[in-house]
Amino acid sequence: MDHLRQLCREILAQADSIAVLTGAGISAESGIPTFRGAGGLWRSHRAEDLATPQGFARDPKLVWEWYDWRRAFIAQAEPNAGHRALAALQSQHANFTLITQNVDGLHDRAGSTGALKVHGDVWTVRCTVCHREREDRRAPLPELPPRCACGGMERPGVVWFGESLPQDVWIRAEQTARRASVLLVIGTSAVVYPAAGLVGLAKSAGARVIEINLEETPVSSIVDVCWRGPAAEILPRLVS
Ligand code: BV8
Ligand code: ZN
Repeated sequence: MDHLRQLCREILAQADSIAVLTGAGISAESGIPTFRGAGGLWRSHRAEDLATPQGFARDPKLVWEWYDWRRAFIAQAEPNAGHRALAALQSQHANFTLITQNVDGLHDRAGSTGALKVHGDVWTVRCTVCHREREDRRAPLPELPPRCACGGMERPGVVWFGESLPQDVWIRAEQTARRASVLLVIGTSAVVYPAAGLVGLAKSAGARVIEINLEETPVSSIVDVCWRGPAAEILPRLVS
């Protein structure tokens, strides 16, 4: 473990620009079930079936019950040492960008700033009629589905399967990956695209890539360093 710590610290110390890509695994130690782990089920529904425009069109109330449950769950969770270590890393490096697939907002609560949320934010709601977006942190929500001032039904401000990512955020994420001299890939199964494609993009643009995960993933074969273990244990060793 110590040689990996030394190696990664040297790579980070020499880095002109650092990019980080996180997935549900970094929130696992805050008690939030990952997407594809055992916790990926809710009332025997698969996340992949609920997190779709079709699922929402079919039963907006059921999908909102799932999000309301997740929002309440997330509201009582705390950022863990992994989230906090990334906020510390950001304070140590002028050229640092965090890209996250997570919608739980724990990076913000840990002190990270300017995170690129490529899959949106569970605390944002968007009107399906006038498309107005607003932040609503009430958990539970008083009424499901919530209603916009225009009377329209609101949806969670997240990106569902089959939906394109927010254009401006995605363009900045690609730019960040292309320009990174080091990319940390933390707690993602690297199966969801286009986000997972950022790893290959950074690698082909010359970045050194470090993967921190409990298990092997489809990108493990192209990264420079594979550090197997829990993010909340490894990350603080990288920044202290
Ligand atoms: C798009 C927000 C096209 C919602 C999410 C067939 C039909 C339709 C689409 C597709 C298809 N085939 C492929 C696609 C594309 C699809 C896709 O990639 N599907 C996959 C499943 C095959 N992608 C999309 O649909 C994307 N949009 O392609 O649009 C398009 C283009 C142009 C114009 C119009 C349309 C949109 C994808 C976004 C979906 N939304 N979330 C919500 O959260 O409610 S994705 C969801 O998965 C979460 O955001 C999550 O972050 C993300 C990825 O999962 P991970 O974060 O990696 O989490 P996971 O549980 O998988 O893994 C956890 C990892 O952590 C594991 O590796 C584990 O070992 C590790 N771990 C666990 N504990 C720890 C740990 N590591 C370290 N420490 C620990 N303690
Ligand atoms: Zn509206």
